[in-house]
Amino acid sequence: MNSQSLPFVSTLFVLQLIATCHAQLRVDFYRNSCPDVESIVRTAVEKKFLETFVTAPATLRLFFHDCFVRGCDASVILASSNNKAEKDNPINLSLAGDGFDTVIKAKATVDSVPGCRNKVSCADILALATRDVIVLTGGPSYAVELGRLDGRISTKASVRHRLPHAAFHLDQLSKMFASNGLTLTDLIALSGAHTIGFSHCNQFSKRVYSFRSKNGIDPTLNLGYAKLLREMCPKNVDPRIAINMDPITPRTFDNQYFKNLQQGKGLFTSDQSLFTDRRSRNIVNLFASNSTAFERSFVAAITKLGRVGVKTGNQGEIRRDCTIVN
Ligand code: HEM
Ligand SMILES: *[C@@H]1O[C@H](CO)[C@@H](O)[C@H](O)[C@H]1NC(C)=O
Ligand SMILES: CC(=O)N[C@H]1CO[C@H](CO)[C@@H](O)[C@@H]1O
Repeated sequence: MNSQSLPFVSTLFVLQLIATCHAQLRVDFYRNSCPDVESIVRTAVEKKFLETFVTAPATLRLFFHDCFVRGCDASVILASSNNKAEKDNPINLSLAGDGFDTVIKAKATVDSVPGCRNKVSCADILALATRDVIVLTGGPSYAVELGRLDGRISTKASVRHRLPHAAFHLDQLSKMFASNGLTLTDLIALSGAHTIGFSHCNQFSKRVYSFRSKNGIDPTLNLGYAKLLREMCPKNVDPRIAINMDPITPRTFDNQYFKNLQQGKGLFTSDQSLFTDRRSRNIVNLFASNSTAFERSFVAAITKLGRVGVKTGNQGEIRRDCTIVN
């Protein structure tokens, strides 16, 4: 290792410490206070999922946004009277209400069990519900670490520069994930979450209409797919229209996302750049060819994601109502 790379390595190391050491999470955290919390949450999430499929992608994405902004502390769920909370940031326009609703309903179910009332944090319920929707859509199951407290602060401003944009390239993505203690492999595995769910047309319309190229289409995009995207998203499309992010198996949590990237069928620049960039292509190829490798890396990565900025002790509370601080 040369001396130039040292500062970089040590910064990463410190970030890793911040991301992991604060967490005093345990799988059996509620063993005494609410021993059946896992099955109680699962029952509520299954019920909601049967009502609408959107429950799954909406909850999964909500967890990601919660963890990247002020840590996994359910701050994203806090409402404000003056529209200045995290959820009021424009980037949230797309956070489907069903994710919020899933947590609120699961919390109500937990609180309806006498011994569990006000014992389980909203942040933990979101973490459990996230695992449950991954399983419900065919993804891997895993043990969820618990013991997060709910935060008391949620501001629109704190979202700035903390969430990735669809137009980001690998360097911007890696930097943002590294600042949360997540590696390149974690970034690639977690991006596999785009194997389910929807996107609004404006997130990628530049890639199919106004790219700086002869035909206006991003050359890293599969031409046939680009034409299909134009059909589904005509120029003056209703901004509420959303399309499947995985055109092949949109409702299954599988490794199809990575096979799509190999064919130029990554919907966002951030997706496709994982294959275009030679630094990440090998891992995309691995995940495309070996679903076990993808699932293992995804579980490791989402477990790390769940440790980001976790609040303990007097840094937080167990919210009675997930949308309001106590
Ligand atoms: C790598 C950087 C990422 C970028 C740039 C990104 C960006 C986006 C965008 C633009 C959308 C569409 C929003 C819309 O128009 O409705 C979306 C949807 C989604 N994202 Fe990501 N995302 C990233 C990583 C992640 C991660 C790490 C997860 C979870 C582990 C995730 C889960 C989802 C899900 C499940 C949806 C579908 C939401 C729904 O159908 O309601 N994303 N993402
Ligand atoms: C797929 O990945 C798993 C987990 O890393 C590994 O144990 C297995 O040998 C791989 N399978 C193939 C066919 O390479
Ligand atoms: C689900 C939710 O609360 N979404 C909000 C995201 O932000 C917009 C404003 O930018 C609100 O209108 C949405 O209600």
